[in-house]
Amino acid sequence: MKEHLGSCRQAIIDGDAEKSEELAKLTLEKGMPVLEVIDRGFVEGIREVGRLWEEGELFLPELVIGADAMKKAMAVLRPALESVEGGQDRLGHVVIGTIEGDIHDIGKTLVATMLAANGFEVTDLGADVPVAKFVETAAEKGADWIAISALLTTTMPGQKRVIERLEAKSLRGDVKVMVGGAPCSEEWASEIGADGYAGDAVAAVALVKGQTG
Ligand code: B12
Repeated sequence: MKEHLGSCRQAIIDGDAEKSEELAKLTLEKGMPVLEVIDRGFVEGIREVGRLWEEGELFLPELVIGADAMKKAMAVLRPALESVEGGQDRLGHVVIGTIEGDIHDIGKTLVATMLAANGFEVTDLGADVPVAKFVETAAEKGADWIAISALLTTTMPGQKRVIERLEAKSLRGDVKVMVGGAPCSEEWASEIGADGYAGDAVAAVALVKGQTG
């Protein structure tokens, strides 16, 4: 297992999409714990790519190639996550997306997948989602939660604008808001008046389960 996790991590660092896809398939074939392989293998790889890029050891095209390898692996593994606890009554409705100006969607999609796997109805608006779109969709669907991802310090203020727009439309009492993404924190969530913050997909599920219904 440890060796497998190391290979998954390395495939992302190498930007080897063929290898990462192959390793994802092997994960399923061997019945390995999918979430652990994602978290301790592939995710560690993409974070290392980010670190190397920040230090100037990798260039943007290599960051893009690493992200592509990550997406290939996730495409193979996602259906296995979705089937974890399918078929139960829906626990609530979550509208999720990455805020406008921000195209990072790997973490957001992982959160959406885990919520769906745990019995929530999920409307995934994708990435680069306008503030108004979050609010309109939540109102239309009667959502219990809006979940907003931001990976850039420059796009985080958009999370605050969603809350302000809910208030302006007198909808703040109808829907809870949770925020997440690497630069976010508990402090940020309370500063902008969000109902919660979670640092990973498992914590996001716990947060929504704890406060819904
Ligand atoms: C992959 C990546 C990319 C890919 C994105 C591909 C894609 N489709 O997503 C590409 C190459 C396109 C990219 C582009 C850019 N990137 Co980039 N990228 C990353 C990288 C390496 C990994 C992000 C990732 O996927 N992590 C893996 C996932 C699983 O983790 P996660 O996103 O954190 O999500 C988890 C939790 O945060 C949480 N979570 C996430 N969302 C939510 C939402 C809710 C509601 C909750 C509760 C929880 C939650 O749960 C998730 C699962 O556990 C990060 C480095 C890093 N350490 O984050 C940089 C990083 C985010 N990028 C960065 C930058 C600067 C950029 C660019 C501006 C570069 C450029 N000059 O063009 C552009 C931005 C383009 C744009 N407008 O958005 C910087 C941001 C710096 C900052 N502080 O603002 C980082 C931190 C790199 C760095 N170290 O400097 N990037």
